[in-house]
Formats: sequence, structure tokens, C-alpha cells
Amino acid sequence: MSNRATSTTSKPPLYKIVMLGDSGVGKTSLVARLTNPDRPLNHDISATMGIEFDTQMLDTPHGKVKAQIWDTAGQERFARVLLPTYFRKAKGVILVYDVTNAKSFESLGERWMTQLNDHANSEDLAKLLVGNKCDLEGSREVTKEKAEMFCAEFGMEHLETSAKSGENVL
Ligand code: G3D
Ligand code: MG
Repeated sequence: MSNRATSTTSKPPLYKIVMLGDSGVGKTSLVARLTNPDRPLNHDISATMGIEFDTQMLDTPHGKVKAQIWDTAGQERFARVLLPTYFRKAKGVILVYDVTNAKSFESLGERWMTQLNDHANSEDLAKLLVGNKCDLEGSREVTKEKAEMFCAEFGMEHLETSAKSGENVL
């Protein structure tokens, strides 16, 4: 007798998450860290040329989820025509800046939030602000206070990470 309806060995839900931020802030390194925790930072990772994604099972308080993390090339190289595909069905967005690069932080407000609002229903997305390269404390250009003000304005959480040391990535 078929009991297909009841024997759903439930597959974890798939959550699409997109990475946004300038070229060079460490998006690809963060994704590599998250999906391959044992792999050290790969200095040969070349700038991403289009869209690519990687998946990772994550344990959450609500059970396992399969995170599908999309990564872009930064700045102008990210073709406008790809943006609707990039944001389509996304559940979350991770906005990344480099704590040692003030310009990369300014770009979030000037550029990436606009793209987000133009191509996705920003209110339905979970948003996380990530200041990467926190291992380079001596070269810091963006204070935590500044980042927290941005978070308060747009309603998101803040984290400082290092894809190099792994701090706050796992
Ligand atoms: P992107 O995908 O946002 O363009 P990448 O950024 O992941 O390609 O990283 C850009 C450069 O920053 C790389 O250096 C990478 O090794 C470095 N990087 C990424 N994350 C960190 C970090 O947390 N700390 C430090 N110190 N460096 C980091 P190269 O020299 O390979 O271009
Ligand atoms: Mg990249």
C-alpha cells in the first residue's frame, strides 16, 4: 500500500542566500570558508566572473536547512541583465564590506542597497551586514559604531568576520 503522502522523509528546506558587496571585500573567500571549513584561504581564487553558487547544510534552531549561497563578481562586471536572476526567490542577503576599506562600506548604501531595492522585495529578505577582514585591526577604516548605525537604519544584524582566520564564519 502506498503511503507516499505520510512517509515524507522530509528534505531540509532550501534557502537561497545572495552575497552582495564590492569586488575584493572577501565574498568568495567567505563562501569558501563556510562551505569548506577545513580548506585554508585560497590565494589563487580569481575574481568571480559571473554568478556561481555553493550549497551547505546548516543546523538552525528550527532544524536543518540547505543554504544555497550565490556569489557574484563585484562592481561593474556584474551585468545588469543578470540581476533579476540573482535575486529571484532569495530568502536572505549578506551585505559584505571590508573593515579596512571605507569605500567598500560606502558602496553598500550608495550602490548595493539600491540594487537590492530595485530587484528584490527587500522587506521580505533576511539581511545581514558583514564587515570582513577583522584580522587586519591595524588598518581598520570602518568603526563598529558606523556599521551599527547602518544596521539600525536598514533593520539588519551586524557581524565582523575574517575569512582568513575563520573568526565568526562558523
Ligand atoms: P571578493 O570575492 O569579494 O571579490 P575575495 O573577494 O574573496 O576574492 O578576496 C579578495 C582578497 O582579499 C583576496 O586577496 C583574499 O585573500 C583577501 N581576503 C579575503 N578575506 C580576507 C580576510 O578576512 N582577511 C584578510 N587579511 N584577507 C582577506 P588576494 O591577495 O588573493 O587578492
Ligand atoms: Mg569573488
